[in-house]
Amino acid sequence: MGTLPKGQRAIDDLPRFGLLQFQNRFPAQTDRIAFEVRGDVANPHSVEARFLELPRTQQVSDLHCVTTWSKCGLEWSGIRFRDFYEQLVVPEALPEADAHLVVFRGQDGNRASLLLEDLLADDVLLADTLDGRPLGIAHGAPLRLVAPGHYGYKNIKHLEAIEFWRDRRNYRYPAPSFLDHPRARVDHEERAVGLPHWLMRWIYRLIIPSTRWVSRMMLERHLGKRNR
Ligand SMILES: Nc1nc2c(c(=O)[nH]1)N[C@H]1C(S)=C(S)[C@@H](COP(=O)(O)O)O[C@H]1N2
Ligand SMILES: [Mo]
Repeated sequence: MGTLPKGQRAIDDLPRFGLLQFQNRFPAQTDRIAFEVRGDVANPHSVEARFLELPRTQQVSDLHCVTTWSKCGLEWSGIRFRDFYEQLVVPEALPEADAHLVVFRGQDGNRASLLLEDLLADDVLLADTLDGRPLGIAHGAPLRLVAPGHYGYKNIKHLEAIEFWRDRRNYRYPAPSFLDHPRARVDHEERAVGLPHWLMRWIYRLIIPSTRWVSRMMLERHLGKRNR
């Protein structure tokens, strides 16, 4: 057993989780991978079949939610972000040389940004399976970002667009911006901008049970409706 990053506590299950305003929103399209590549690029376009021709990889990694829960030992498979960037984005989308800010958008409206240099790490994946099965609605179907070195809220599910920008003009985090650390590195405990992490840990721990519950109830209601 490895030790957890500072302030994190292991849990046994992987809950469906996130900002409350997205827990009652669901992806419209989950049966095939299709997303847009755009931003400060010469050739914005949608990516489908060619994405699945990229080399596949798998890894076991931990998911660290900024609210302090961690789920260890998740087995993901998909395409390494670096391979996607070097083999598809650079030659086909033709990003501007200084487009270093990458924005991920989910079909539920959630979004997050990361620095390109952080995304080129070995363990950053665009994943389409979890524990050997295609991603379900709870955990990001049909495709999600897996960036284990960055808090969970950067690991956007249900991807519908990946954007490469020169600056932050076209991006707004869906919650107060001090909750969105530009890097959110787990091993630097970059939980928030301008507030001490002991305070953030304490506040966040209070909201875990209710968020888990709401997120699960909303999904059950959604699935129930669909089957009727
Ligand atoms: N599209 C989308 N991506 C999202 C979220 C969300 O609500 N919608 N929640 C984020 C948060 S806060 C966390 S901790 C992880 C949780 O992943 P899980 O729901 O698969 O456990 O997804 C992240 N990615
Ligand atoms: Mo999270």
